[in-house]
Amino acid sequence: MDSNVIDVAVQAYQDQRPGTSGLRKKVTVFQQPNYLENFVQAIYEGAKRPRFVVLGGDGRYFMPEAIMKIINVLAANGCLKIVVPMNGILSTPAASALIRRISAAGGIILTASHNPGGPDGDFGIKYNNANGAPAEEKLTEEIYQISKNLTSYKSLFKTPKIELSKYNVYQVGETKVAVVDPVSNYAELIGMIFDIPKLKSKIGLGKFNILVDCMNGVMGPYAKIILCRLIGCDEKMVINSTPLPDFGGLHPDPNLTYAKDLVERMKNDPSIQFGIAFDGDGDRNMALGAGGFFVSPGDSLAIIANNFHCISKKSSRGFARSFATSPAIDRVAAKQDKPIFVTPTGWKYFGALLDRCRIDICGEESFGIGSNHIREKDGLWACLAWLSIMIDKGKGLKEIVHDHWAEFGRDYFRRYDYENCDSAKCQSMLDELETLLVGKSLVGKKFGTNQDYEVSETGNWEYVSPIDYSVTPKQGLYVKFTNESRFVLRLSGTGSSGATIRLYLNGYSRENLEEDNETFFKELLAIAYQITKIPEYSGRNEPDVIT
Ligand code: G16
Repeated sequence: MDSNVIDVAVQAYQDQRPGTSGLRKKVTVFQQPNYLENFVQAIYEGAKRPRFVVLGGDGRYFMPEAIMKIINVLAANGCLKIVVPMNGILSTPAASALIRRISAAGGIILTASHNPGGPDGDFGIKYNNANGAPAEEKLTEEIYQISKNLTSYKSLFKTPKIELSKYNVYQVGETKVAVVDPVSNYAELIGMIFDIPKLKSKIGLGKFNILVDCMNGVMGPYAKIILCRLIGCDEKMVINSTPLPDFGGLHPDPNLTYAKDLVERMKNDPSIQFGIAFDGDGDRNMALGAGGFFVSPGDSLAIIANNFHCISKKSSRGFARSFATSPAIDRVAAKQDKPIFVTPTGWKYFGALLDRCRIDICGEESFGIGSNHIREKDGLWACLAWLSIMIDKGKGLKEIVHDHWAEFGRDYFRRYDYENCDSAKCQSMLDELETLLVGKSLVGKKFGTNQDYEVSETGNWEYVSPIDYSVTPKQGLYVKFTNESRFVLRLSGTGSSGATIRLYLNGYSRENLEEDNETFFKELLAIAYQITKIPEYSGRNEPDVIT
C-alpha cells in the first residue's frame, strides 16, 4: 500500500441521502468533521471507483476548501486524473460538456444551484456520470446506503499543495491534477451549435439590446466571452457578473421575485429588447421580453421546441417535460407528430431519453430548458436559442409568445412555494391527501362557485421509464378537472432545511389569452386549498414565492 495513504476512522452520518439533484445542506452541516470526506468516499465507492474525474462548482462559500478535501480523498483512493477548472469555477452545463468532451468517467459538481450562499447559506455536491448527466436514482441511493455504513475514508498523509488560480498540472502520488480553462471547451461547443456570425451581425454593437443578469453566480465569465466577445454584446449590459461566494447577498434564483435588478431595468428602459437571468450554477434561466414581459418556463420550452428549426437544421426527434410542467409542449409535439415523454422532477430522468436519441429538447417548470448537446439544462443555450428565434423571425419575445398562444391556445401556469415548513406536519398532509386521491372518491365531484370544476382523475403520479421500464412511484399528488385544469402537489427535493411545499396550478384556454394569472387561478387556488388543506397543515395562507 502507498505509504502516503491512510485510513481515517469515522462515524457514519445518517442524513446523506441525495435529493432531486445531489446532497444539499447548510454550509455548517458540510463543515462538520469528515462530513464531506465521508460523502466523497461513498460517491467513489458507489460510482465504482472512477479513475478520471472532473471537479468544479458554482464558486459558492466553502467551495475552495471542499475542492482540496475532495482531491485528497480521490487521490488517496487511486483516482488517476482529476481535471479542475481555474479557481474551481465551472457552470453545471460546462461541467456536463467537459465530462463528455474529455471522456472522463464522471464529475463531482459542487453546487446548491439557486439556493443562497455564504457562511449561513447552502452548499451542495452531486455526481454526474460519464454521459455528463446527474447520477440516476439507483446510484444516488447506493451512495446513500454506503454513506450510512461507512467506517473510514481514505486520505493522503501529506496534503498536496495545489494552486487553483494558475493553469498547471500537478503530480500527487499516482494522480495527475490538471487546472484548466473553465470556459473554452463550452464556448467551442456553443460555437458548433449556433450561427455565431449571424447572431453577431444582427445583435452585436448595439443592433439588438440585451441585458444579462448573472446574479453574481458562475455565469459572468461565460456571458462575457460568448455574448460579449464572440457576439459583440456590450459588457456593461452583463450585470452582477463577478462570481462571489455569497452571491453578493443575492438569492441566485432567476424568477420575478429574486431577479429584481433585471426586472426593474427592463421595466424602466424600453430600449432593452431582451433580458435573461441565470441561477448560481448557470443551468436555469428566466427570459424576459421588452418592458419586462415574462414568458413562463413552460411556454418558453414549447416555443423553443416549436421553433427548433431556427436553431438547428435537424428536426427534434421528440420532446420531454417533467410532470409538474405545463403541457404547452405537448401541443407542439401533437402538431409535429412527435413523441412527448413526461418524467418526474429532476434532470437525471432526461439523460436516458437523450442518450437513446428519443428526444432533442426537454425542460421543466423550474426555469430549466436543455437539449441533446449536453446532459444538464443550460441557461446560456436557452438564451442563444431565444436570440436565434427572434432574429430569424424578426420579432420580439412578446410578439412570438402571443403568436404562439394564437396558434395553440394558452396554457396558464403558476407555482406556489411554501418554504421551510414543519416536515412532520407536511408528511401528515401528504399522507392524508394520498389516501384521499388514490382512493378516487373525489372523482365526479364538482367544485367552484358555478360548479364548473368537475374532478376527472386523481392519484399519485408514477413514472414508468420507456427505456428500462423501471417504475418510480409517488412523483406528485394530482387532481385533474374536466375543464383541462389541474393541480399538483409535491415536496421539493432541493431545500436544505424544513420542508418546501410546491403547489402547481394549470389551466388552458383557447380564446381567453390575456387574463392575468392571479385572476385566472383565483378559483382553482381556493379549490386546491380546500382539498389539500395547505393552510391548515403549513400554517400559511400565502406562499413565500410565486412563479
Ligand atoms: C434541480 C433539478 C431540476 C428540478 C429542480 C427543482 O434543479 O435538476 O430537475 O426541477 O431541482 O427541484 P425541486 O422541485 O425538487 O426543488 P437545480 O437547478 O436546483 O439543480
